[in-house]
Amino acid sequence: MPEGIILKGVGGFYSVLGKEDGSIYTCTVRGIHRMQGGVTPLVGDAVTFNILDSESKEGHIDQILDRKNSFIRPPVSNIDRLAVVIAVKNPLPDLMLVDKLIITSVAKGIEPMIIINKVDLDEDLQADKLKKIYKNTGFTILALSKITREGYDELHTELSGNTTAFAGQSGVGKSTILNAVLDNWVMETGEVSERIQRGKHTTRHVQLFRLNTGGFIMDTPGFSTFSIDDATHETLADHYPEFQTSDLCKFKGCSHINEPQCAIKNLLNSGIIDKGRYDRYTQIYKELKESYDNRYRR
Ligand SMILES: Nc1nc2c(ncn2[C@@H]2O[C@H](COP(=O)(O)OP(=O)(O)OP(=O)(O)O)[C@@H](O)[C@H]2O)c(=O)[nH]1
Ligand SMILES: [Mg+2]
Ligand SMILES: [Zn+2]
Repeated sequence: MPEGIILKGVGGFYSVLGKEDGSIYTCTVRGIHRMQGGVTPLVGDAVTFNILDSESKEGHIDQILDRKNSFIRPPVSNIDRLAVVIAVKNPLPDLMLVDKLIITSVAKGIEPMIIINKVDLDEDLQADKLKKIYKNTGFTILALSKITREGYDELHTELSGNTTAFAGQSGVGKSTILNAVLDNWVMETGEVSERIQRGKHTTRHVQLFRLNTGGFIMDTPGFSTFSIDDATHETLADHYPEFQTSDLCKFKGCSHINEPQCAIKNLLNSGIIDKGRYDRYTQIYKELKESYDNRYRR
């Protein structure tokens, strides 16, 4: 049976890129819910499918193959990198959302990268401030502008050979970035001739595109609310690379908030941990603890 990858799914129809012939098949999934315990197919899923009509390229998804990983938000699977996109302004960066996306990514063993977009609009060294906040995470941070083209060559190098999902607030420029990348490094064959909607269009569906240099990129709809499912208050600090130290906190199970002789507080005081990152950590800690404490309530 042929194998393929789901490029997009709209209204119960899935576009599946056939592995063998490189054609795109429009597939339905009738029955799969019963077969695989109600698993909903995600963009990025590797599947086996039946070809129902090889002329009109219609098919039927048979099975979703084991996922390397999956996200609820954005709803994607099998990614290698998560590109967390923010803009210097229009809209102003929501760093709480950035931190939550990073935590989730790290928890899934996926290396995030941070993209600071619209640097052509930067008037008060906002990009430098943002870079500084995340510097000690060690993650790749790219500053990008579609106007000046700054950062695009570096971005392309980062994308090649990987499957990268772009995530972040609405309006930060995810679709614009993907369009720019596809314009330069577009597949020759049909699948990416279909363009992402431009300009003022808000993306409504997740879509996967193939790069001619190897790898895929995923456009996703913007969002602003996000809840962490992959970490508990107890494991939260493990998902902050710059919090890692061989020093020990005095108290076992230290929350790094109110306890004395805390190794993380020392990192904060010595400037290794950014104050805003730490403050958001305490807020997320409290949110996670609260939902843990209320786990048996409705
Ligand atoms: N000045 C400037 N504007 C940009 C840049 N990149 C994107 N924009 C503009 O920002 C607006 C939003 O861009 P989109 O690409 O639609 O944003 P998005 O993140 O895909 O938004 P959603 O699909 O709603 O999640 C558009 O008007 C773009 O032209 C940039 O580098 N500089
Ligand atoms: Mg978009
Ligand atoms: Zn501590």
